[in-house]
Amino acid sequence: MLHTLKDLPLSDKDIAPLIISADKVAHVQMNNPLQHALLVLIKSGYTAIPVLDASYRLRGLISKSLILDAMLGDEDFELERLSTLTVNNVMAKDVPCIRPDAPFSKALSLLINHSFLCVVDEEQAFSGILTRRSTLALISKYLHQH
Ligand code: 2BA
Repeated sequence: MLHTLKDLPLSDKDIAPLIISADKVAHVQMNNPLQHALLVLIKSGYTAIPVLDASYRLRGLISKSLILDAMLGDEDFELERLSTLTVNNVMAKDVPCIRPDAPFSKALSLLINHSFLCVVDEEQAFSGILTRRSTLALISKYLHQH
């Protein structure tokens, strides 16, 4: 019987095998108009996606709710803001991140409050994301096997 997370043999394992690689992650660039970001969010079906710069460094997160907030004027939604504002004007800059060699236990703690973590190195070079789904799937698999 497991008593603490430390007893879980997964706890010290690294997260590398769970990472969804950057080429499979929907993302936008900072200078994209909001309209483009909204299209990518709607077409991909995701609530929030990473914002990268031209050198594939992580710069922020953009979400459907941030875009809706930015479109809200004093009384009405102002649709023209979709073309006048860029992702850079609206994105959240405080992004939950993790290093590719971080232990599973660290990822698990962060995923309590965030549905995904961006995987970056010391220079913010983006290598992919770690999702709540893949992390929970691994724990579930482990618990069913033991
Ligand atoms: P959400 O978009 O809010 O998605 C919540 C959960 O809904 C996802 O959890 C997944 O289980 C399901 N889901 C949503 N859209 C999906 C789709 N197009 N295909 C398959 N399943 C879908 P997680 O998989 O744990 O993902 C957590 C969060 O990570 C997502 O939150 C999204 O913000 C981000 N994400 C996941 N995969 C992504 C990708 N390939 N590109 C960009 N962002 C991604």
